Amino acid sequence: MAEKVILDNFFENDLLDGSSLNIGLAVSVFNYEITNKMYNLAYDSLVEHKVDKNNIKRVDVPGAFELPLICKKMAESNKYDSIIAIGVVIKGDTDHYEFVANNASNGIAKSSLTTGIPIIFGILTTDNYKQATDRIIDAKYYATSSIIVSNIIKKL
Ligand code: INI
Repeated sequence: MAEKVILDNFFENDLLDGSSLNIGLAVSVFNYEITNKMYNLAYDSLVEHKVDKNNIKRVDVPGAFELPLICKKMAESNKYDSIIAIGVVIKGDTDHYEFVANNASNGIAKSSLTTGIPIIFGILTTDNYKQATDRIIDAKYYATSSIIVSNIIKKL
């Protein structure tokens, strides 16, 4: 497995401080065993970066295909500094992998750009289940990214 980037080593403390932030997480229940572990890791990482537990909101959705719309609605609520979309799309599971994965990635980019609220792309797209489980740890990177990007925007 490739070495993971520890974002904390690249950014100043003020950008890593989540104490003033509200973070939303939209979690796909498809491949729940993996996505729930990703949520837990992301949650712990947010709390480690001082995000108040009361300022973390989880919304479950059926699958990755639904993530862009729900993230857009969450962004439009103006309740969140950023949102993390968590999902797992596994190639072996479906012929329409491409549709689900492409809609999720294009849709999330579009939702983020149209609302101006950062939506972190926390969707694993892999060839098989093992590759996805190996990448559960990436959820920490997604959580830290949400804090950094939220704080960058506050400082612009
Ligand atoms: N949803 C996922 O999140 N991951 C998948 O791998 C997946 N597969 O394999 O089909 C998947 N499908 C469901 C999809 O996201 C929607 O929930 C469904 O099509 C209803 O809109």
